[in-house]
Amino acid sequence: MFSRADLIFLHAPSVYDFRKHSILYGPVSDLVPSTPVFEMYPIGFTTMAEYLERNGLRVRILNLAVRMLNDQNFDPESAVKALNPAAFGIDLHWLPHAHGALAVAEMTKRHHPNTPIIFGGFSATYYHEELIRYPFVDFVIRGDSAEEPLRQLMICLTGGKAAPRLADIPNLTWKNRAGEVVVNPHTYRPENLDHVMLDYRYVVRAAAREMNLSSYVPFKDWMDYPIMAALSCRGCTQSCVICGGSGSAFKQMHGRDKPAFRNPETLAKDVRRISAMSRGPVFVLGDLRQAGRGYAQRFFDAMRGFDGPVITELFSPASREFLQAMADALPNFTLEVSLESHDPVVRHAFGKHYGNEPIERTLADALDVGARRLDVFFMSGLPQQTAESVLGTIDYCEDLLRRFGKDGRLSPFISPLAPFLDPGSRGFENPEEHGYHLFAHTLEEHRRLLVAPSWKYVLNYETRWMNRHQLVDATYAAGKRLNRIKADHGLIPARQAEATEQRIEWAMALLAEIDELMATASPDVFAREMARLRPAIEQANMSTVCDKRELNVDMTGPRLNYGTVAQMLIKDTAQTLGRKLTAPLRLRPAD
Ligand code: B12
Ligand code: SF4
Repeated sequence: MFSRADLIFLHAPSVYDFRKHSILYGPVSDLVPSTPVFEMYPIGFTTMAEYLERNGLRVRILNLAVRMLNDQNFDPESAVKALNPAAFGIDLHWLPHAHGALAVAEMTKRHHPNTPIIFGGFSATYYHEELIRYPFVDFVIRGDSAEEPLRQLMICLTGGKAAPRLADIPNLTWKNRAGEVVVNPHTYRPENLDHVMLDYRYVVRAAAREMNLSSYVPFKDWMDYPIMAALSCRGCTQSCVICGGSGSAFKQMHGRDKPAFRNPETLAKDVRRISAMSRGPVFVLGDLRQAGRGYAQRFFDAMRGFDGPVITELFSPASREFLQAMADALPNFTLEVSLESHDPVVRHAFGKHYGNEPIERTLADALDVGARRLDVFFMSGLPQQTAESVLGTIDYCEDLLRRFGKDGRLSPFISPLAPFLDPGSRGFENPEEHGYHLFAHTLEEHRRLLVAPSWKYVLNYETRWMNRHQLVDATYAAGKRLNRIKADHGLIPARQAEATEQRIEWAMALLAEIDELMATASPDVFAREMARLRPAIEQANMSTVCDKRELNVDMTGPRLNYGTVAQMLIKDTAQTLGRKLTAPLRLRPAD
């Protein structure tokens, strides 16, 4: 038996009843660890949970999406019905959860009509006024830093001492007794990222406490490939046209003029702590040069002597001197660079203003100073980009491989901008100016798009240069050619390349069949035929234009370091007991 939780975070799948729907999701998640169900919960769940527990509340996470994926018999409704917290927290961080998150909220409210439901995340922030009007949503916490406003709200909801009035909680959107929407000022905006713990200790502790890791697992295959993230900042110095996490989107949604950085020495501690637990790579998110060269150097100095696998990213060309400093500090580093297109005109329209020569020099230098791997990313669905241009990008990939790829460390990838152009991005806010045409604007419109029969119709945009049909065709054609080129260069085994090619062809055939049905079949026939196609669609839904394992950094031996985890738990429990004896913080007795 464990004590009642004050707050339970629920993470929904992208489409709630994905196990019943026949939807060809397409290559929407090929380059992230998740499946198209987008089962990964926001890192923010762990920072909020840790912050609340540090302040005496008890918090649990239930990743419904991963449980539904991993176990066909898992019934999310019974699982939620059996819970009894003081409040539920649901993320609507990524807009592709618009269907699942709302459906889970509606179902949860049905079983727990008197338990408040709190929403948060980037999309919840963007759509807060629409979201709060759903009868099953009670509160929305806006902004990129919800830890403290959520603590205040939870004190209010649990009747703790010195509880603030709802009207005084920063960043809160809520309904008063008369049912009117109240939007409190967005005043909580911490200037740095040092008030949160970003080392996942909460997850280890909570999973051990409940003797249940399955609800905390971030994505389906995490146990095989336990990659974890360390965060250098909230926000971004760049303003890429398609990005809802860009500087301009942060300004509009969160009122931020510049990113909030994590102290570089603390960031280094995060990396070391994470790798003490897991042998998987640590992805240090955010270009380390964003806060200036001094910041990056302090981080490197604090990392010296560390030899675990680390992934870093660059937003623009870097000097050889910088790359050398990175290699000296992180001898086992993999570098990720997104060039978006081979064509500087497209790249410029995307919001990145550099030519090919400086970035190629950077690639050469990165390999020269010893990067273990160099992943180079491209995208389809961009301003100024035609179908020919997408294929031109693949020619360029071949050229890069010919010039820099002899020893197999350089790997190019291409994926579509999908399923959505991010709300808050410059492209979404001013579509005409950037050549986008939007099929959906509101949250409700996006919710409906998500259950369209194929990703071609889920897309919330097309561009002046490619309509949705051309975009989908160009993406598959590019994926197919790149797959062959990679096989020719020995980057992927022939058999894996064949399997990927087959999946692409299969997906293209299914897509054509769905198009044909949409054009000709009556609703009854359409439903019957889509049910018939379901097994084939399910098969085609896992990695499409590439096999996501291509992104994995090589690992050997056990994935998790159980000895360190056990030691950490013992130390943590002793500390918690000590804290309880000296300063009891709990707001409510456990039951
Ligand atoms: C790191 C990152 C990732 C990581 C995931 C890390 C993770 N598990 O959170 C990876 C690379 C896997 C990823 C994947 C995707 N990402 Co991403 N990602 C980011 C990035 C670069 C940083 C986010 C971050 O670190 N935040 C900091 C952490 C600590 O806080 P947080 O998780 O945001 O949580 C805080 C708040 O958001 C809020 N909050 C969040 N949830 C909730 C819930 C409740 C109840 C409350 C109260 C508050 C709350 O409070 C939290 C604590 O303060 C942003 C861009 C940026 N510059 O911000 C894009 C971004 C968030 N991603 C985005 C997108 C679109 C995606 C994908 C859908 C892309 C795709 N098609 O594959 C997938 C979805 C994956 C999934 N769910 O399975 C968009 C979202 C736009 C939108 N509104 O939909 C962003 C803004 C930009 C972008 N295009 O990359 N992403
Ligand atoms: S896509 Fe551009 S704006 Fe968005 S997080 Fe990456 S660098 Fe920043």
